[in-house]
Amino acid sequence: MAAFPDVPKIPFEGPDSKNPLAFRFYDENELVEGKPMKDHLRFSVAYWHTMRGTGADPFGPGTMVRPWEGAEDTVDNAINRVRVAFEFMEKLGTDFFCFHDRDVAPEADTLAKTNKNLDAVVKVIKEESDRTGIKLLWGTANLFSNPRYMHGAATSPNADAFAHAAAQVKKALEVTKELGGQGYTFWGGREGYMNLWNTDMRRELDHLGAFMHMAVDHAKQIGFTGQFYFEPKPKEPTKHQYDFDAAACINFLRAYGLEDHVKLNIETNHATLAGHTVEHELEYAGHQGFLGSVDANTGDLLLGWDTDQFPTDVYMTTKIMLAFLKYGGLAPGGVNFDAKVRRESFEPVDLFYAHVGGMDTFAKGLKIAAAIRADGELGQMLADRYSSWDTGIGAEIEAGKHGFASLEKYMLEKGDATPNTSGRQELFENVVNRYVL
Ligand code: XLS
Ligand code: NI
Ligand code: NI
Repeated sequence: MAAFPDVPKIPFEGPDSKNPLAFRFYDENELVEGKPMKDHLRFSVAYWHTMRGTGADPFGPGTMVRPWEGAEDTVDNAINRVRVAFEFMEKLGTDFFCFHDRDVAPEADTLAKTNKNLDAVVKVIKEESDRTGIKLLWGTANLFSNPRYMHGAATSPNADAFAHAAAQVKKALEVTKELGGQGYTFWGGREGYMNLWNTDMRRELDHLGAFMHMAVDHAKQIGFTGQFYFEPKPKEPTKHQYDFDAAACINFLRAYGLEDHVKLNIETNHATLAGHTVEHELEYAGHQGFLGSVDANTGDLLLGWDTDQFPTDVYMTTKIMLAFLKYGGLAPGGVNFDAKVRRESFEPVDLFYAHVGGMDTFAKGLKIAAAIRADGELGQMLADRYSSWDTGIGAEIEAGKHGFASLEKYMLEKGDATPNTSGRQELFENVVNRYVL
């Protein structure tokens, strides 16, 4: 029985459509810069929010009405949920999904039984994936919900917690490989601390480095060739997280010799929690060679936590797609909607409205980004701002021909610096608006 009997396959109807279950901009086969939109965007549904989100918050229980959910967290229920997930994704027209091990199958009282549950559900995921062609973008392990991870997983002071996490990631990697997963993500969860008095930071970071190397080694052993990602987030649930932002993650990866194996999965709401913008994080990761994938969502400027809302801001998606076009595209990463409908949006159809809106906003952002690049005007304005580096003394400095003494000589002869040219921020912003508005 269909879980969404009233929802058809979402069609593309063009910009004038008022049908809330149609795309206005996302035409999956339309070519942008010579490539179909769907290959630029590689949309992915996050199983944890879309299939497991209940709407519970610290002040009250879940609100979501999900007629397909059984009363108990059984394997049968989990298998049925997989079928619902694939019906949802087929109707939506996304090519990918992401999950944590514990999103898809219930955890039992021993690791052996839990693995058995996981195998039973993964078998059905594989069937559905083969039937529909919808693939796993990346897998991951939930190393933060179970109480054993209250102090962290790879950075726990309890060596048994580390060992359990290792066993869990081993299995998650194997499952990801079995499903043809294109990547594997480490999000720190509780890898951080609340108070430095009871924390040996050096030891914890060494353990995290060793843990990631074990994952890389195991991937090699089993022939998993997908891309590893590290996902920055500055806080929540811990006060200080070791994966604070792109710069901190890249430093960690280089310090522990992981830079050839792991790229970053940048999430908008995590960027803003770190006091950055998503474009800052993407540009930082991009020019350092660590741009991998995005967790697409948005925060609320008036709320200080990870609200994981669906993105509807075209300026933001334009900036994200500009970064990806600049650095050679998303693949093997994608646009994973790590986003949840609001607690008050409790009906199943809201899941469609949310994703359709997010996908359309990204499609429009992609088209605007491509138009900005095709015209080249903004690029030229940016290049002009740095033109003093293209000839004369600037070009010589960049070529490594100078030191302090020769620059002192140059300036003593010249007397003073040539006046600056205007930054023209307002003009830049107005030019961007010509494409957006
Ligand atoms: C939580 C993270 C998480 C990761 C996957 O804030 O965004 O959902 O993406 O573990
Ligand atoms: Ni995320
Ligand atoms: Ni998040």
